[in-house]
Amino acid sequence: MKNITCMVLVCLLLAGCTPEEITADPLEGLRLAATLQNTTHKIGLYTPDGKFQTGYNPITLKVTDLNGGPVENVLLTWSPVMHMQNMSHGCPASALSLLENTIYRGYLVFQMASNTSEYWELTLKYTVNDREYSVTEKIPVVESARRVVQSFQGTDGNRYIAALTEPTSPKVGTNPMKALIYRMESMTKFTPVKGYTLKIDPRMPGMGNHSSPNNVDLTSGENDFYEGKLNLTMTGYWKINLRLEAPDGRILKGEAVSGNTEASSIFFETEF
Ligand SMILES: [Cu+2]
Repeated sequence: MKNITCMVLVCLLLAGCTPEEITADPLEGLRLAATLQNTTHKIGLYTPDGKFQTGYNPITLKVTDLNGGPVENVLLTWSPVMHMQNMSHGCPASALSLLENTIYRGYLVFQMASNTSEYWELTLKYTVNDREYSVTEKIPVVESARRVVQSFQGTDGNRYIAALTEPTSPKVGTNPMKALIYRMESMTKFTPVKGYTLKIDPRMPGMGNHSSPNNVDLTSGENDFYEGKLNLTMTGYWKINLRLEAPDGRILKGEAVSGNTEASSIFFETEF
């Protein structure tokens, strides 16, 4: 037993890192969705299913030189722009954080899909050892199979974007539920807001619009994500009716499901 412990310790010392770092490949389980390339670097963008879609997109980025060699000491920012027929606008975007050496992680929340005449363009600006670079390319954004993002105007006159981020693979029973809520300050500036409540009322429209007990409305925590609990009592199609409540208690958007009101004007969908 002692010998094994010693061997493990020696291995760890030789490798110079902890067991988690040996096993965790940050790109494992991810698929390449796009590569942005200029005359000096390639930046690979990886997502869980190899595409960009409407709603929340967690994205892992890898910076290499043109031969695929590692490039370190990179400082990265990104700006997504959708070019529509008569205007252009951005979307909610996180900061990019360094995961390890050449790997970065962040998220984008696309509120609409590309189509034949309107497209998304992603610009990455970065510095390597104080030298500035940039690359801009079109990226395709497809419509999610289910509604997982809502863009709407609140009764306070502000425009908001709410995006479902969890559960991604729901199960029967209580699921941790998470969402992002951004306020649109301008066509290009989106700010995550805190102190609101995203009230949820999951229903099965195909089964008499029944609900489920013991759901917990989403409230903001320490980071940008709102958290609550979603109870899905059986498999099938669920409409998660939403109401956005301001910190002062006013409902800014959405209706309670009762009487003749079968659904709220804002909702997420899930099916499993
Ligand atoms: Cu658009």
